[in-house]
Amino acid sequence: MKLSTPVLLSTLLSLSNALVTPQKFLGISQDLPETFMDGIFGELVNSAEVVFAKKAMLASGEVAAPSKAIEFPDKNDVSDIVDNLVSYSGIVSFAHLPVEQCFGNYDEKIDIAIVGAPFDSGVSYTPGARFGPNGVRQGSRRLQGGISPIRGNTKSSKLYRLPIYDTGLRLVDCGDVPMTPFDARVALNQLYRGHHAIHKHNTTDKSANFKKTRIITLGGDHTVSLMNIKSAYETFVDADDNDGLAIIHFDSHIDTWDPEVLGGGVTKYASLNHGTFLHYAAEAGYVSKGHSVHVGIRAPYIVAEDETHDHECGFETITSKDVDKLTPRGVGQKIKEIVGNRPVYLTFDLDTFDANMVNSGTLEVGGLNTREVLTILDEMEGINLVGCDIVEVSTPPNSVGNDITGLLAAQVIDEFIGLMVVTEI
Ligand SMILES: *[C@@H]1O[C@H](CO)[C@@H](O)[C@H](O)[C@H]1NC(C)=O
Ligand SMILES: [Mn+2]
Repeated sequence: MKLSTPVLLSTLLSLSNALVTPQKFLGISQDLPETFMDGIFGELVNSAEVVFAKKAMLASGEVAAPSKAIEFPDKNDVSDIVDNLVSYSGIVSFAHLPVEQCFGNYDEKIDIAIVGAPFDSGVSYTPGARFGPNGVRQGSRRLQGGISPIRGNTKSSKLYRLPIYDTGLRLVDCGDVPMTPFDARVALNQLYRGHHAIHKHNTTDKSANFKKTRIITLGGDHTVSLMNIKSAYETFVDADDNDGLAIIHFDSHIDTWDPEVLGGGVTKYASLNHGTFLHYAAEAGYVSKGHSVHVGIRAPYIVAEDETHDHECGFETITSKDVDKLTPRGVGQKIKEIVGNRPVYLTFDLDTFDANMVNSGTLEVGGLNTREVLTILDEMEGINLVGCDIVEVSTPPNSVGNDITGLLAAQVIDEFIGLMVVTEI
């Protein structure tokens, strides 16, 4: 039952103006029927006047009393339990998105696909990112639609008040590509074929600018991005376009290390790892030189030549302290200028965040905070984003800090989804 607020307020107003007690004023006794809530809580939550006024409204027939305290649905009615509405329950998919078998089943139209890359055989320091996809999904359980009051940096932005999960685009969670822990070469090839399979899917009519499914990958150490970028390049860069993807690389490390400097001195096999994958991406032609940028850099170069080599790989650099100088919105605008109209791949290493916030493969202090990252990403509204990933999400079992790590990673993905849907509406 509902009480009519204006009626109740005007009743209260006349009561408070009266110099007589309410029951005397109204000429009715205390012996009136009770509303359900007042029967339980009474003056705990309401003043005596309010309780009395509600009783008077019931007595006068202005509002109807419920016949019973609660009416249960028919025992055959399951309408309220078929949909999983409780954020902490249900089989865990990213943001409660529908789960789909995306490898095969190519007739299904998908606009944006989430897929996990559970792999950490390429990490130089702390392992645990093979549990990252699970960690991100756990951290995403409170993402259930709704309207964020802080999405979009200005009221005139298209992201402002955009219900990103409810725009008509079809978003699904494809689960994980199973990646063997025993041979990194096989594992990475499995991931590549998984991406290739997802990229075979066509989109719905709602994806105005994209004929093929765009993928958001949950990593995984940073080596996985090489496969993500390879498949995105093959899918979204025209054959007659002699340039690569504009790579936006959020990280505290450059990750363009010459394999001679990082790992390759051990064996040839060891030369592809989470600190060299961008060197290989550049070598393969996936990186658009002059349109690619690192954001958040602060970890030391190993040798002095690293900086020149990094530039040769095609990257400009925005360091973590540049964020102080440029402001987060200024950083977002600078990134937009650098990538221009190129198709963009965005790869986000969780160690972009300050060391005190997350568990990741190679933590660094002096990093970005969560609000700075959200503002930078929102400012990039309008970029031609063909794929993205979050990597180095280290959430192994029995580890302190997994919840906040997964939560932060999930919120970054939520931003990616915003950037992906905003160009299609
Ligand atoms: C995807 O779209 C293209 C172009 O319309 C069409 O030729 C192809 O058969 C479609 N693929 C699937 C799996 O539906
Ligand atoms: Mn990295």
